[in-house]
Amino acid sequence: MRSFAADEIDPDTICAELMDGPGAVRITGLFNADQIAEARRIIMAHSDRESEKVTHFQGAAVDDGRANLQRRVWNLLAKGDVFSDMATHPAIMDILRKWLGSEFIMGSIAANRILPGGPGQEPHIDFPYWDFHAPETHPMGLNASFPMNAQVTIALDPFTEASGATAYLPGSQKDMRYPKPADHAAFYENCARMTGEPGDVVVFFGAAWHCAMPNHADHDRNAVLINYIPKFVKPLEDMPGALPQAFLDAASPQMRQLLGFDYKYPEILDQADAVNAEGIR
Ligand SMILES: O=C(O)CCC(=O)C(=O)O
Repeated sequence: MRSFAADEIDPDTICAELMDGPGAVRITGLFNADQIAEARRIIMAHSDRESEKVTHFQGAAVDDGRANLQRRVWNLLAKGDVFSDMATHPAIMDILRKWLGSEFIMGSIAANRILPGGPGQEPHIDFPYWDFHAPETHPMGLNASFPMNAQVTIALDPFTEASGATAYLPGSQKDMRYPKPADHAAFYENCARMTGEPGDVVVFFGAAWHCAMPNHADHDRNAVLINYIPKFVKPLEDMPGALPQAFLDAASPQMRQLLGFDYKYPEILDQADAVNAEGIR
């Protein structure tokens, strides 16, 4: 995986890595130590209180009782301003304008905390592709010719092989299919790891096979996971529905875009002003 410092970011090069290269890039230097500490403190506090909120893609964990060592904190925008700053970071927005079109939105912003002993996940692909194990529920011919997803992982703890840094199979995004159980052995044999320091960011095409790995370290492994999608894809989290009205009223233009406020469909066109309605001019 190629690494880019904050002042070396070139959206064209990064998008080529996501589409035709390994499918992932690392970016360093976007967030400072105070932001990372603040995000980590909030996530630890919420996931201590809400330990029953386990994550998805548990793999073996549901069977062996260790599911609670892997915890999800949803709806992060409501839990601290630092998460809005992360989601709207100008460098990330710049890359995603190129990757998903200038009016992209956010599908979800959540945290994944894996406690020591946590078992990791099964290899998968991400929303909106994540139930593609039932391909008949998707349009025929769905392929990776254009992206309908970008994943941004912000490490809040050392992401090492021992602590369960995300594993991914370089190039697998080009296949656009859900990894079957029969693919798991080859996945684990050939995967690379999204290792990094706290504050490092990985941007990847969520069609690449990937998963959180078991945490064998003696510390928690926290990450902020942000899902971005084109404007026409229905988001995973109903963020406007879950956020306080005061947050929505104060939202910046960037945040309004991410929350989907700039995209007006579905609309009752019978009641729309036909002259101003886009698309029927
Ligand atoms: O936390 C990780 O390392 C990956 C999480 C992930 O892929 C997911 O929850 O969809």
